[in-house]
Amino acid sequence: MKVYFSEDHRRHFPQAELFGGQFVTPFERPSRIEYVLDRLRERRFLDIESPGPADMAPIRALCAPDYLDFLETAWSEWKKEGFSGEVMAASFPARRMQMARPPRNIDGKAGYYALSTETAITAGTWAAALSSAASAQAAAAHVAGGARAAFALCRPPGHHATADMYGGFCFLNNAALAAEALCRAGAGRVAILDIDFHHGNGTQDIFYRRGDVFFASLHGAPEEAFPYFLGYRDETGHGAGEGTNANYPMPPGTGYERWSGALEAAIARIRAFGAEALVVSLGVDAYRDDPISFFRLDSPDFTDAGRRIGGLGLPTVFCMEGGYAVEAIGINTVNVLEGFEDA
Ligand code: SS9
Ligand code: ZN
Repeated sequence: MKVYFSEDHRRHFPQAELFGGQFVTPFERPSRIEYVLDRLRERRFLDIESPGPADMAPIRALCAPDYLDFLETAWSEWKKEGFSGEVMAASFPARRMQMARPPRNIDGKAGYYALSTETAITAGTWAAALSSAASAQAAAAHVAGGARAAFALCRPPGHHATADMYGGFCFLNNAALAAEALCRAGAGRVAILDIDFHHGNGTQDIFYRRGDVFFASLHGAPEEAFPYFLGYRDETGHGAGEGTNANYPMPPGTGYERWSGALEAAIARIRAFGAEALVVSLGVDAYRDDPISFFRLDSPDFTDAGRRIGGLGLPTVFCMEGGYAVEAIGINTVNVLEGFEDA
């Protein structure tokens, strides 16, 4: 299968992430991509292409204009304000405060557009986020053109980003852009399957009221896991989208037996929905040794998961999301793709 990937991801590399009350090197770092690329080459996925520039019209259609302006100018405004570090949100419109009015001050704006503090913005973040979106768009165009599947090796990831918020290491929702591109190319019904350890709150939010895009997510239960405030089983969609959202929250220590049961349930729902194309938010942080997650999948489990996803027989766009146990993320990611191709 064809792989799309841009070197521009390197332009996003914050020095610090606030984790457990300390500043640490961000878990979401450029070297993650090297592990995946190395493994792709080792397993003879050699058709690796870099995408052209991002197509801005679909990004503008999906996201709030003021949010895009913020992402583009946050770094320069931060510097203009005299701050010497990276853009980090620290004040949020919490309960009973004003939600509707973005402040003029950049420190206030960061909090207005952020959903969490761990995600810093640097000089190259906007360029990197656009290049990541471009990979998703190129992969979707390739599949819309008749290919069975394509892999967008996106970095930064996207599934936590909403139309107007960044966080959880995400800025632009790559999987949502891919799904929307498949719709625009003529697919009447598209499904998004999110197997990242974390709930895909951004993707859910973007399609929550739409009946033409089904979203299913397998993830750590919100009582225990980031993003904490979404991802419960009773979130089933709204209005035209009622019945087109399916969450499978699971507790700490969940292994493949339980996880694959949820995967089968999600696959059955996607089949029943009558999806004509599929987008997979491919995070591999459900792995047992992932440093920030609590599921127990082994590397061969990812091959089996890929096989089950391939069994749907749908044109499929894979978008890279999370996965932080550095070395193993290459093996686990490529295992999913190989399982899919074997199906
Ligand atoms: C809260 C923990 C934030 C974010 C993890 C995002 C994973 C994206 N301080 N952790 S796949
Ligand atoms: Zn994740």
